[in-house]
Amino acid sequence: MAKKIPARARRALSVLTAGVLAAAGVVSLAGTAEAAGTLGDAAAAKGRYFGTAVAANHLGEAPYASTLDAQFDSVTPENEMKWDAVEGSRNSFTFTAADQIVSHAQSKGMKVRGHTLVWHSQLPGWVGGLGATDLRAAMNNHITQVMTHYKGKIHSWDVVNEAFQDGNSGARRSSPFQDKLGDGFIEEAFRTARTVDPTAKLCYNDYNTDGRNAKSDAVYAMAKDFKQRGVPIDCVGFQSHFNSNSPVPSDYRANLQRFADLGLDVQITELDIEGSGSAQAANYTSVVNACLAVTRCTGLTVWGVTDKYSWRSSGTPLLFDGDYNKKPAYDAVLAALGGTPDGGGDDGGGDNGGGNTGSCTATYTQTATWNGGYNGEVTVKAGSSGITTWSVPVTVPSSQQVSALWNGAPTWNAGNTVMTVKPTYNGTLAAGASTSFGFTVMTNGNTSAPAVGACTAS
Ligand code: G2I
Repeated sequence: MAKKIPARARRALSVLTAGVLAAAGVVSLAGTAEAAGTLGDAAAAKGRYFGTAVAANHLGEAPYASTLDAQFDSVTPENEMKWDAVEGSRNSFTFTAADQIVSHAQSKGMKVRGHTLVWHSQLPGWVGGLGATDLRAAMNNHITQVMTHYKGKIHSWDVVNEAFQDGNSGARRSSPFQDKLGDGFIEEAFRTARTVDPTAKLCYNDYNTDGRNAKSDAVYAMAKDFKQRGVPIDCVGFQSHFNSNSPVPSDYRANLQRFADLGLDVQITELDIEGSGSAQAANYTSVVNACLAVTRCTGLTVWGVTDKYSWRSSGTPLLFDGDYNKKPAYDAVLAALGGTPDGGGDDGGGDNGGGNTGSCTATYTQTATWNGGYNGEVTVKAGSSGITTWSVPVTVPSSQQVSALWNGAPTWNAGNTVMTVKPTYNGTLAAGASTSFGFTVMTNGNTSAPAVGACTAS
């Protein structure tokens, strides 16, 4: 019905519309809202949550917070709820950093996973110095105080973390708790936890338990025993830190299922997979599919928002790169969750490969400046091969606002400050050829230049 508007006229219209909006002080660009589908929304449509580990000290970084807020519906404090962070001295509790994360999450309608109450690591020295009687009291006091502080605010708690050894023994790991209190410390921790916050799911969490092996068999035997004896356990967390030495196991889904069959929820709690491109994307797809195939797999958490802050940053294991660009792994996860990848088309990050790769560069120039604003231009140049499309991330300081953009289509990742620009009519470039897109920015007092990330081509 609607008359097709020629591309040239559409471009002119887009500039005009943006210009009018900018003149009127309206900063949102018509027709360029964020594409439908976020990780949290897509997972929710499947009855799951999709979370991330969060570090309090990054919440003030605008693209970090905006990516977090836009994409995730559950958070796990990465370090802030650990024993050394909240009870560095006996019975003296500090919740400042953890509270910051919980408040942020609550203000954005996100759920919170609690991590972790009893763990051999990040344990202050004074705990290891206690005798058995004191240690038992200190452990139960720690659980009680921390869970009371967050009562009703935590959907799942990692009550005990990493209590089993690696390797083939299936034995318990040496720790002050294991060594002084014996095998019963885990049961005692769960019983104490249940009395404090009966609404929270109580989880046992571990790594290298993702497939069937001696360690996961030992956790399974413990969980089965707990269920049979009425020890209050609700879920098992599978950390799922993967790389080439520890790949996604072929029996991942089956292993999750056997725990679920005990009448437990299972959760993917610290997911990260080293790698890049379509191979990394395919691995993420298999993890999401495994969770979706297990009815009692209630949610997934990736262990960080951006590669640059990952505990394994050199392995680029997360869904957003260091400039907060969505990686092929992001698109793959969203697609596996049944969501709609941004841009409405194949951006080369699909899990089916696609094959055509090329390279390009992006170069920024400020072309005009005035009191209150500036124009910027990014030249996109194809490398030694021709390309059919390109993508360039642009982030302006959080106080600035992009008010117009031409010769490119932005997808907004945060307000009008973080965008990924893709071609409108100018995607196809012969080897060595270039095109450019431009934008107008209102400085709002901050005249710093935008950050223009690496160009991605296909
Ligand atoms: O190691 C990866 C994870 C394995 N499962 C349990 C998780 O709790 C654990 O998370 C990591 C954090 O991602 C790291 O951020 O735990 C590490 C400590 O075991 C955390 O690293 C520590 C550094 O070692 C400290 O030097 C630093 O002060 O982070 C601390 C806070 O930034």
